Amino acid sequence: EHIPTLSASQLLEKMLEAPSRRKRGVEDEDSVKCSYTFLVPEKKITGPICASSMAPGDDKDRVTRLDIADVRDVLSRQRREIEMLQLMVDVDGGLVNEVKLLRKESRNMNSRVTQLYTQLLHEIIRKRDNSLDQARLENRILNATAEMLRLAARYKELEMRFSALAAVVNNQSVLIHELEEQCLRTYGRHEPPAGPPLVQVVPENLPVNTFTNEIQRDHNRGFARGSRMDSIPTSSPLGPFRDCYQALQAGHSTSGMYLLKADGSERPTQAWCEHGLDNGGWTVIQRRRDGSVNFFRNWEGYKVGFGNIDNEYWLGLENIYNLARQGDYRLMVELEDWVGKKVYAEYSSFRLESESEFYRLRLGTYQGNAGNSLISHNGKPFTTLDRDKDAFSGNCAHFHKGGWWYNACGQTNLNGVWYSGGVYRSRFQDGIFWADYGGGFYSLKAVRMMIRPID
Ligand SMILES: [Ca+2]
Repeated sequence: EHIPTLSASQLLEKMLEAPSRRKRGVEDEDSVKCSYTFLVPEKKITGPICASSMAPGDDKDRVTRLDIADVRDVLSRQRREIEMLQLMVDVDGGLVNEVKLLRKESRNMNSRVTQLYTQLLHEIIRKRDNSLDQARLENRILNATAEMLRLAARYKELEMRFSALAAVVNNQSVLIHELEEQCLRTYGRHEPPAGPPLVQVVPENLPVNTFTNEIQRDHNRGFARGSRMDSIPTSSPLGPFRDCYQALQAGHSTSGMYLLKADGSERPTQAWCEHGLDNGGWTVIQRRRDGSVNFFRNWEGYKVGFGNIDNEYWLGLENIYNLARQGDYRLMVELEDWVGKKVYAEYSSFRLESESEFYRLRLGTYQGNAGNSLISHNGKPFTTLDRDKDAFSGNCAHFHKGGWWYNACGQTNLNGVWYSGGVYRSRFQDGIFWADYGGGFYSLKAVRMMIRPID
């Protein structure tokens, strides 16, 4: 038997033809003698193809290599599918896990959100409480401010009423005294006089706006410092000069302590020279400014002087007498009230008589803006607590608490008690007063008496 050599394509053609041939073979069973088995190698067939020579009937139940290959093919396909399914199962499992994780995470997120919401709620409540507190506090501040303003207004009102009352007191003191005298006259009692007549002059305007009173300061305090009148100077002030005018002419134009020795005086004394006022050359004979020195003293004290040259002092009647008889002198009285306003009373001439005439005061004509209160003391002798030379039945120095050229008793006393604040309350007019400037119950803050030769 000859088996023809065929190419792969030819073989395929024959395979496709095979069913029809087989059909023919069924129709004509006897005419078909042989069957064909084709092997289709995957590779290109180069050599001869062998075919079995056995009868087709015997071969029916035989498993051919082709079948095995088919089965293998199917198996491998199924295996691949299984692998793929396995892969899909694996992937699905991962997804399930992932979904589980996500669910868990979502639950966590939910609880976290709830927590945050609660927190936020608390925060909002707290903020609202805070703002309520703040509003309450603001309200209280506003109330306090309003109360403060109300009190300030009330205080102002009271101050005004007090100042009005103080002015009334000043007037009424005079009136009461008059009535007291009238009573005494009416009922004819002959008791010791209650006090000197009070000053009648009540100025139209009080020079202050404060009306507080203070007790006079400790009188001995002033002696603890400063230079004493009688002590020999240790800081060697310039001098001695006849007076401050001579010191100025010698070229010393700075205000301060100088050593003076008037013609006819036995020994030099210290004094304050004022060179800053009205061309300078003024010898200060009396100065008050803080109540640090006690002016309620006896004759001897007023004769020799007392106090501190750089503060409050009285130069001494004997010194003043000796200074003023060296030539023609004029007097300047400087007054300062409690609002710092200064006024002046100037007298064209000034001198004292000797001790045997009790240092009688001799004044010229007045000019200035303080009023001529001192003129009522012109020609009067000096009176102290222990030497009564005044025109009053009692001792004016006792009622006015200082030595002065009293009349009975007069319109001014610059050697009285230094009261703080201006208007003072006292039975007698014992402050540092100048009736034409402030009245008898207004105590001046600072005063100075100064002399200078007439140009
Ligand atoms: Ca008398």
